[in-house]
Amino acid sequence: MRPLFLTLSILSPVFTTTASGAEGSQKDKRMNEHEKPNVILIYADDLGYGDLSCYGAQGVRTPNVDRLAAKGIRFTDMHAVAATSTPSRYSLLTGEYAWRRPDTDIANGDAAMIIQPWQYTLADMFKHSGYTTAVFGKWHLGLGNKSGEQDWNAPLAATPADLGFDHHYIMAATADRVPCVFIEDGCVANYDTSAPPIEVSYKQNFAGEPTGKEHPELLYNLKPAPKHGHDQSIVNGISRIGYMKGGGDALWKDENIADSITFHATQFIRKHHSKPFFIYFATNDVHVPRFPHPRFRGKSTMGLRGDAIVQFDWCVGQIMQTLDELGISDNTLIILSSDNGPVVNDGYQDQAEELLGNHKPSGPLRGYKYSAYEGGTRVPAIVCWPKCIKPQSKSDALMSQIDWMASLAALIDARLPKGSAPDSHNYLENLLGKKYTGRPWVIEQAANHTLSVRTSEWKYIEANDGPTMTWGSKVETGNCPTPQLYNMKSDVYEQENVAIQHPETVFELESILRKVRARKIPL
Ligand code: NG6
Ligand code: CA
Repeated sequence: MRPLFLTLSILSPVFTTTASGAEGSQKDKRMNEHEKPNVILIYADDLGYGDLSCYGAQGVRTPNVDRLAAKGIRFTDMHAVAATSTPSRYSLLTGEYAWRRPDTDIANGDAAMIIQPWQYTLADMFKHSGYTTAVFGKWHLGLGNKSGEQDWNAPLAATPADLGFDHHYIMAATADRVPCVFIEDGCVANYDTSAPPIEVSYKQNFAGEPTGKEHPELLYNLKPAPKHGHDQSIVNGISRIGYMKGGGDALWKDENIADSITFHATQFIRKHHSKPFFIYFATNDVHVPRFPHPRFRGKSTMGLRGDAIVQFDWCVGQIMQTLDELGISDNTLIILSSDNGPVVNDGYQDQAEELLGNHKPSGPLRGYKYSAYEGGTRVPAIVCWPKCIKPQSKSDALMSQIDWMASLAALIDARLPKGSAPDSHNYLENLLGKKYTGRPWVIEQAANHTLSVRTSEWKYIEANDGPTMTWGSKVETGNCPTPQLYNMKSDVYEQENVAIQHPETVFELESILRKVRARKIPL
């Protein structure tokens, strides 16, 4: 949907137009360059609904995130589009449900760029509205124009620069997938000319290169969990998914990833703060391999997973402090959220399960990352913009990240080209805490593409034949060969399937799904 022109009244008291103002008068009052807020999207990886202290975390304190929440609005029913990374990120940046497209599932490090340069992205939108744009951290949306055929020793053929980002400093995929190097503006950062060239394969190993499977004695930092993969090439004493060779000094050290992306992001803010900027700050935390810097070790009661959350909180604090130092906090809108729900054991021997204690990564919800249950996609979400949002706000509105593109378009008064962001709708008023009604329904995508429909009252999970547990991760998938219906008001943990008792509701929610699939539903 194309965004409506910004209803400036919602931005009061800063903007004083009335909601009924004709377009002509609204035009006069559109934000000029100096009024446009900076926008920072902080996107954590695998951070669960119950992983922050402002959401009830038990095993870790997150004072910086809590401060952000106290200055703004905290959402209790915000959904990532999918229960895994690549589809959630695809949808976030394009405003299109990933399940409409092939090849949007968890990408390997040698995947070609998934979003096509002709697609209109969130970054394009900001750039065309006069913003300087950048992405830091986890990319996981492919690079180059042909899978498996990138030359990592030369400028890459397709990068975030083709998608509206003026600057990028990114990891190609995830920290557990090769290549373990940062890509900066199209090339491997800190490229080491004295080292052998970088080669990457997801098919076969390179002669003479040790793997975690054959040489566990070389895994001095982290070992993979038994029967869980992650036992191929070894970088920094940790084995990964995929094979790589070369890289020398360009290879990352996992314990420095958070410092490195935070340094680059804060430098960017310092350099570009005199004009509006948009930053997509996508942390590696708290994805596996969890290997935070030594200064965060022991700062939670949960070992490496909890310490990685502390590290994430530190990154948030650094960004907030930089904005404060520059005097631009008031007019910077920060959105903080996660790409999918949490997971405890995701394939390394990091003692996440053993040290969990009474901490509940999904809070009161059932299921984790990968699941069709709520824990898969319902994630923490905080929006802070001191100039416009009332502090200490909380919203229980049903919301989805699919709407962020159209909502942010409304915020900055951007016109989206016809056909772009087709599934995104303007919920700016909800994001800013001016309205609390939310979406009539939200679609959730599980790892195996099972779709669910949520309304404020119900949750419908379509029938499917997948396994009830994911292999390795001990995660309940929520799969069931018959339709499931849960009453979210009385059964938030999705325990009692009441589909048989409420066939009319099942039919109604199935119909929504059918129409959304066929793109035949107005909102
Ligand atoms: C899975 C990995 C898991 C994680 C996930 C992607 C195995 C057994 N599991 O395939 O560790 O990397 O992919 O996570 O290899 S995501 O958050 O980026 O979607
Ligand atoms: Ca993730």
